[in-house]
Amino acid sequence: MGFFDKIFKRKKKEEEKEEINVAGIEISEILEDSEEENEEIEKVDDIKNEILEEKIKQEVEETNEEIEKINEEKEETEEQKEKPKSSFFASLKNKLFRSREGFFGNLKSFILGRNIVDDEMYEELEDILIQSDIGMEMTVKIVESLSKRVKKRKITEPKEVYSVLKEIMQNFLIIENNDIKIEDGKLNVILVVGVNGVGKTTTIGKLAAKYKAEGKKVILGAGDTFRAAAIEQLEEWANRAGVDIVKSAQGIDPGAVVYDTLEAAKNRNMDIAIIDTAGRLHNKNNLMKELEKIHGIIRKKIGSESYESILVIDGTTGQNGLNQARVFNEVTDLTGFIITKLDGTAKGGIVFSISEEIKKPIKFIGVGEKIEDLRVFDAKEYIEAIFD
Ligand SMILES: Nc1nc2c(ncn2[C@@H]2O[C@H](COP(=O)(O)OP(=O)(O)O)[C@@H](O)[C@H]2O)c(=O)[nH]1
Ligand SMILES: [Mg+2]
Repeated sequence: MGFFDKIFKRKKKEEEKEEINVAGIEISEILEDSEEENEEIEKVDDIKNEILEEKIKQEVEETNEEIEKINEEKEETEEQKEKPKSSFFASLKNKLFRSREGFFGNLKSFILGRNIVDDEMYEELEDILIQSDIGMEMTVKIVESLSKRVKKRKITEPKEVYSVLKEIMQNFLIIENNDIKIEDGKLNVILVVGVNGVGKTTTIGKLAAKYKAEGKKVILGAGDTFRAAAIEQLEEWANRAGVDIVKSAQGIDPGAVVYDTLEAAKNRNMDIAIIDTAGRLHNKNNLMKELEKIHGIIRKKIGSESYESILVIDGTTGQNGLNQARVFNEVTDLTGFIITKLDGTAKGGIVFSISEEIKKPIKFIGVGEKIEDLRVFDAKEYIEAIFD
């Protein structure tokens, strides 16, 4: 073999080797490609599976939700069957929309808008409660028991805090004796006191209509002899409700009118006597003296008959109502409250502080100016109507 041949052959071999190498690379590349392809197919399969799983999960969730909804609806209709009052309840909810959307709405969006439960939340909650006319003392009580209960139950979700708050606020409302006690076969006397303009006369008209509709014999006593208009106003309500009234001329001693009312009630065999009183005299002391006297006359005259002494408070006046309650309670030994004008307030916190501080129940609430706008106070229903 010549030199050139040798070189040529070597070259050829090297070329062949290279070709093989090239082929080798190609083969391994092809191998790699098919591996990649496999991987990709696997990936696609994975994605397909994921999508399928997600879809199934979603469908399961949706079905669960539907089942829940059906159950809820079933519960609701069962509740409605048990509770024919639900139409009344709905209307209470409507009547209290200002409170629900105002103060309690703020409360809700504040709590639900938070991510965590911390001291800052409690501090701000305190501010909101005080602004709602609940008052300092009551606010501290509420927030203390809230934080205790939240800690005890190891709650971390603000949403759950809201329902605990609802629970606590409901517990602060006195539920015993929250209806005016009307005993059969006896004369039931209801003395209605309160400062001017809170809604005494209007509330008496509503009560008269309510009891009349329940088949009771009702008589009203026009004990606010300070203003002629007050006597006329009560007379109007007596006519509207279709009940009797005992009245005098303006300026006559209210004690005498009260006495006459009780006499007439006994003589006419009445079931219920409701007595209106003045909300203002020439000065505050005179009014309290007058009321004390009336209270004494009633107690002496009726002996063991059933007697309720009710303070009417304007639900829009806030903490001032609490001061009124303290003063009137001393003089007429209140058996409970009626809070009026709750249809007109975005606050309504007085409902919570009044019975807690004076330890007397709220008997009725006023939710409008019309004759039917009076509701027996039911703490649970009230809470449900204002907490959404
Ligand atoms: N919106 C609303 N107004 C009421 C309610 N109760 C009474 N009022 C109004 O409050 C005003 C004063 O009522 P009135 O009975 O004369 O109060 P009184 O001075 O305490 O006898 C009147 O215009 C009533 O129509 C209520 O529950 N809601
Ligand atoms: Mg009046």
